[in-house]
Amino acid sequence: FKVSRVETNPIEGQKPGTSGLRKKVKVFKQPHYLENFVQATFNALSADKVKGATIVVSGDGRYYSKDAIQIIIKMAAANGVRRVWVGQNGLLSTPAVSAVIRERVGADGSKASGAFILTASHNPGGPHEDFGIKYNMENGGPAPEGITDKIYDNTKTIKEYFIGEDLPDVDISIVGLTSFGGPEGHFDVDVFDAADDYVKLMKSIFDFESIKKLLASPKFTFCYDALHGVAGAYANRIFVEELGAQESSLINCTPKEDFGGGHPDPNLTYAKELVIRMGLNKSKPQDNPPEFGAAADGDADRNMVLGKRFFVTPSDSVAIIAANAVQAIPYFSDGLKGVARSMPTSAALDVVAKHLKLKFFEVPTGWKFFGNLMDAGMCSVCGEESFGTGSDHIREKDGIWAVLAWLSILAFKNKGNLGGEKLVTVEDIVRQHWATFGRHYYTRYDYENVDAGAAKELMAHLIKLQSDISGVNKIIKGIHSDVSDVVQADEFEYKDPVDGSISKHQGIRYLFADGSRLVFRLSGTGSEGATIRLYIEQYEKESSKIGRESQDALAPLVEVALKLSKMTEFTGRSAPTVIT
Ligand code: VG1
Ligand code: CO
Repeated sequence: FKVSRVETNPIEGQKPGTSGLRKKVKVFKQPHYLENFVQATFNALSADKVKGATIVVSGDGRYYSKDAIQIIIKMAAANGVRRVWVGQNGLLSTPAVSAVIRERVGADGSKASGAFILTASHNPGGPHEDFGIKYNMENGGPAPEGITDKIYDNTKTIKEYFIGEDLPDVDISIVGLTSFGGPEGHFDVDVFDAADDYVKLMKSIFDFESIKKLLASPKFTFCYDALHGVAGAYANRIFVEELGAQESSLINCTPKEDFGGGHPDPNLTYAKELVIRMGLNKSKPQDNPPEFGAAADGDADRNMVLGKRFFVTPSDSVAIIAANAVQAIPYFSDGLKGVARSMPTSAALDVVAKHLKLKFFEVPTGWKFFGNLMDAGMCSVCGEESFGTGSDHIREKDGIWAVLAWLSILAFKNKGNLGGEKLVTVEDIVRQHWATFGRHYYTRYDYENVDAGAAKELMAHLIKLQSDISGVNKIIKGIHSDVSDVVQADEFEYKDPVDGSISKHQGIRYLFADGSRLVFRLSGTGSEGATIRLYIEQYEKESSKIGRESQDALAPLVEVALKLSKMTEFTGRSAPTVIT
């Protein structure tokens, strides 16, 4: 093939957000849009990560992925990449990409130096919905800010890109190698099974035999909802083929380009079918819901874990996994190196870390911040309130891993009890955890697609208030006299303990004397307008008070947050789009 040099001009707005560049499909389909971003990425990487290198290109299979994969293959060839690895049908979950970068060795001993992941994660897909692209590095994790900033700078000055225009499209539906001759020698496209590497990794982490026994117990019932995302491709292999779950326990497990028209976001609002099955929809009561249910997002890095008629908050989930990992999961049997959570995630993990005398870190939102800690051997288990949980087995959050972690804990707690009277349930495990460590009542209010100007004004208002804490306390007392005092108010700033880099403006915090917190952030993953996230947390140690309904317990703080921020005045919204 020949290398074509195409002249282009900078396109505005190609700044990667919390997790890559996400825009409407029609934006990505504009001439040069994808090409500019891909070339800007190649130009941001050191030459050895491109010339002669192996890169992975795949994603959650959303609409426009197949076209994008062919374009990226041709651009990779023209930029001197030696080979491109593609999951069959262009499918690889985000965690599987991370695993492939870290674990997969080609027939000739080659290893990947990075990956383009094509996903907009939990955002809907289809011709009128979102597409996305992000780059992951050699460690398997998202490009750090140093690189994403460089990519963005490059998009602002780009004049040309390179593409092998005369290369034919590669059939990515068939496993196998296609080889081309180019100006710098051979160029290969290797299509491989999307699940093999990931399944192998999971089997090296968990005790599949004990999980199999749990799933075989007639008392244990299981349900998994992939929301038509890429998780379906793995769920079948792992839960059904490897672990013996019934096929009927998988719902929406056929990956679809438009996620069946749904919103592939595993929470109580969007995972409707699962929520009904688990008996959590009060207007549709169920006779006998499964003991365990879980859902994933489009690219399968998120998870929602449910028990029978019981919701596990993601902040509790990571704390419970950390508390039980060493006994229940073989991979951690030598102990945990440390644990970490994102700033808005509740402090449930902090209490476990203290109790187990573990190193603990609080990082900004977004998985890229955990990677440095893991690479430095400082962190084993980490999580975010946004249904993200994971460990240092890869450098992304991992939805199926989290489910296997919970199944392992259930298997461990029920060892010798599988024939017994009553199983230890998800709810039992969570309540036991609260009784030991106290409970962090937690909720998140999302105001999606708010006017961007209004959102900025609201944030500016909250920052201005912070200069006068006694004034803030006066306002609060006027709203609810029994809410504790604010003792600190700031914008979260993070200094990476490994490389010393500083990330500013990572969320507005109001910290209360009793450990309660209000956090306000603007989302960095939306594709239109602004999304305001409000995180509300309250700690309760009293065992007599840990059994309340979360929304009741938090009602006074919620009222304080809404009035203090003048939410309705600024946004015109009387209620959030989603509550989790
Ligand atoms: C959101 C979540 C964040 C998560 C990110 C990517 O970001 O809050 O915790 O890491 O999505 O998740 P933001 O900036 O919109 O709040 V995924 O599964 O969409 O890659
Ligand atoms: Co995701």
